[in-house]
Amino acid sequence: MKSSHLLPFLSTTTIALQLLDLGTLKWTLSSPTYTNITVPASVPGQVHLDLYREGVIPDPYFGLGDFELRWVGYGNWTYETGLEGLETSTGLSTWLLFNGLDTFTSIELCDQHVASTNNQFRQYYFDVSSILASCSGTPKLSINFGSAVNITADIANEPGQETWPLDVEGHFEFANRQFMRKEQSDFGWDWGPAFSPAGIWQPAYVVQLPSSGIYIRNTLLDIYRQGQLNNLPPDQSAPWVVNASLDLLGTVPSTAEMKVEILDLSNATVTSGTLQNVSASESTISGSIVVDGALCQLWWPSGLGAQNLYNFKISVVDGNTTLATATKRSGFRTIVLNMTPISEEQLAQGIAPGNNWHFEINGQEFYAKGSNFIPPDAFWPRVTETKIKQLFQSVVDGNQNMLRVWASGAYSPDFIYDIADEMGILLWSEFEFGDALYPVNSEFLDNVREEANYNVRRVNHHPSLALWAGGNELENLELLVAEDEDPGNPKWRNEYEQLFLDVLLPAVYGNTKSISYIPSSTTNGYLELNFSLPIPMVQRYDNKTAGSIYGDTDHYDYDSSVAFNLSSYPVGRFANEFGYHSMPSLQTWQQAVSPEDLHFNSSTIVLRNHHYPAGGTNTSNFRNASLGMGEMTTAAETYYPTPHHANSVANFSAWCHTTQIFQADFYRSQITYYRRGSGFPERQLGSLYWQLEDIWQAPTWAGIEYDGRWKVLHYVAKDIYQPVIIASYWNYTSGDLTAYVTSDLWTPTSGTATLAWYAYNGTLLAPAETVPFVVGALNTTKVFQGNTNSLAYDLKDALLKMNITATGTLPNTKEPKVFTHEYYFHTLSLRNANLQDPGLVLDYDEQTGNFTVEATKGVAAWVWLDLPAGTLGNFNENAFWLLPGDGKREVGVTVKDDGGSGEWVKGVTVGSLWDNTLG
Ligand code: BMA
Repeated sequence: MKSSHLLPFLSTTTIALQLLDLGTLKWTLSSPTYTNITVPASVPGQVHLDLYREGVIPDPYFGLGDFELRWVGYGNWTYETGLEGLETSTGLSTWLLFNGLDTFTSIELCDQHVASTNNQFRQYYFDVSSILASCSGTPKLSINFGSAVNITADIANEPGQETWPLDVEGHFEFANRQFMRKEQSDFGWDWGPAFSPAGIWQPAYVVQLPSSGIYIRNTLLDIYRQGQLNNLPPDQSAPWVVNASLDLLGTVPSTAEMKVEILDLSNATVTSGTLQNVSASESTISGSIVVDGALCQLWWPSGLGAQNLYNFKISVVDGNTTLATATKRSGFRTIVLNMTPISEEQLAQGIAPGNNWHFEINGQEFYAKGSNFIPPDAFWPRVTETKIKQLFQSVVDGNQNMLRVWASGAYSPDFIYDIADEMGILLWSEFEFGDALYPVNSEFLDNVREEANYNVRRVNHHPSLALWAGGNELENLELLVAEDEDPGNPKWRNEYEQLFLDVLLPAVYGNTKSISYIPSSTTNGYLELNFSLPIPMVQRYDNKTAGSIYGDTDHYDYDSSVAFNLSSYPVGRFANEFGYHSMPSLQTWQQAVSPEDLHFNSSTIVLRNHHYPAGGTNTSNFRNASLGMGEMTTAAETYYPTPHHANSVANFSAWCHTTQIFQADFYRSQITYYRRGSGFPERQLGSLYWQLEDIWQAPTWAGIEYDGRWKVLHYVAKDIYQPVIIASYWNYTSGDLTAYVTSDLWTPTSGTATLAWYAYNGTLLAPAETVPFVVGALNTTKVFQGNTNSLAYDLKDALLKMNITATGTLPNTKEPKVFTHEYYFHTLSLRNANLQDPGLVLDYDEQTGNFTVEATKGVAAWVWLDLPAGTLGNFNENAFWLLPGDGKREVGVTVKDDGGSGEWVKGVTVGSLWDNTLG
């Protein structure tokens, strides 16, 4: 090795192995399909990103790029480099190591075929020593990526290929995604574009080893309580077991030992020792050690305690020689998805029979509050740490403690888990299967097994890892096809179990004892969990007893007329998905479409709504896309005054905003309903709404827009995910109206609730009522009961303001804390309410850096402070109500990026729903 790119890899070994980061070399990208294109290329990277950077294509996210750039996905592409300076005659063995190739490749070195690959999610490694030995001149490495769109079509058309009943495959833009092990949403999804990118999307290396050298290519670290079994709550008083297992290039000597040193983050040693029960195969070495629980501080999710982390230095030692060392940052915690049968004791507490379905952290039940995380970009190589830190800061600021990492994107890279470890965000993680049935031939299953083992082992050390699920919405599909199948020969069920029980469950249980597994995100859970069976989990499917409650729920209903009908919401133990789409803000649309397209039904905007894709590959989807637009329009018109501003851009902006208000209102109604269920027979212990963030600028279910801007939803979720809340529950058919205080603290909390009726001009209609309350740990309590039919006033001009002040303690703290929350009950449609000019006044206080807002004339509904285009930040609250008597409301602001101008303060505006009534 001569070149300056070739770094002796001293940090992990004392043996002189050489590591060449292929990202440091000069690459070119060309296309056998489009022979006139040759450009410099990046590694890691993807074809679209190289073509965009080099000016061959425009910004893929702009306008109708999603349709116009389909030709890129139909092409084959070749990445090529010369391995300058690579020493080929030293007796070192040489490996190519790829942490991710997207997806169908043929790899050539020195014009000799090395291998073909077909799985985006696997790590690939090839011993190329003999090829190099016969290579003359600079070794040329070339990787050809075949078109995933064409290749999957070919696979689908193979004679005897598996087919499925119509409608089982969620088909978005390109068909046949179930035949590839590639990000499923690369072929389009109902919130995203279909670019079908290709490229060396993860780091790649040349590793050269001396004859006795080893290189650690993947590290499994599993930390669990002694005796712990997957999916079952462990004994919290048992000591910890630290199990380490290293996947290696090179051969480990049979005399090798393993050592571990556990250091706190200030580098003080907590404990160290030699691992026991060491077993080594040619390419893996494993061992474990028992650690006294008193030595280490627990890791907790955000809001529930501290995020204590430690470094684990694991070495492979032979005699006096350290052969290799891996350091992983991890933490001590147990996280279990408890699906055990409801116990006698729980029945006696009023919990409905059936099974549990909730998470326990370090032996404690808690309420999981969060949302669903989709790929943050259609092109992973441009997802930066800064972007994820900003996004996850919004998660924590939004009072969320869990994200479901949805199943049809990509396994998250380690840096995302690292950030989640630091911030305390639990990541319910999924294998990449969704909304389809998949082939089960042995080649496909072997491929999946490799993918699953690699990823389970890679991410297991992250304390933020909360669960593995087989995929998205699969059990519902399975139940659907099961209806049509012969009970004596349930082909689809057998196939489902082959993949999700026989292959994926062992990938989890065989590698880790600390993580629970479910075959499908939404599930009725298991009928039996028996570790003496070859596959310990027997699924319940629809084997339910009336009156019993078993699993988690999802809820989508695009008939907005029933959006606030509480009896339309599912009753389950946990809500893992629910939602409705809304438009992004004007500021976000301005990034993605031309000024002339800034109106609600412009074809560019409509065609970026993929809620009802026709499965076409051109822009003829317009009619279907319009359906998705219509749903948002109808909902806005049903519940709110709708805008009719003369200025068309202002009108467009107000319409976008109104669709966001409906979305937020609907989610709030569901979140309060699910949270109240913590004290109802369903003992409901989680709400994860669909979806946290956007992959691009489009009408979607997201609460955070592509560049990080918060929609109304993220503010409302932040409000309603506070630990102690009050909310009203109205049966608008019977008129029954109640209010409950719900708390997810771990100790009882007491306080007072004040309820007062106001007219929309701000006058108090009757003396306020103050009710003392005590709400139990993870529980709810009723503080008001009435009926709107017996009200002395007309709801058109009456508004019930509810607020609470309570004292309690946050989990794992001792200091009492005061919690406040307010909530407004009003007529179902604010279109009918007697809204009037609130006379809003906005001020900025340079001293405090805060804004103040005051309603000087009437009640202000959905007060909205807005940051100008180009400014990334958020207010500490927004989308609230203000009464004329409230005085000045102080609102803090955090600016994450102002684009450097410093002028953003002047661009901040305030408005409310009243503005929709103005011409
Ligand atoms: C569920 C999710 C996603 C989808 C969303 C909105 O089906 O699991 O697949 O994007 O709803 O339709």
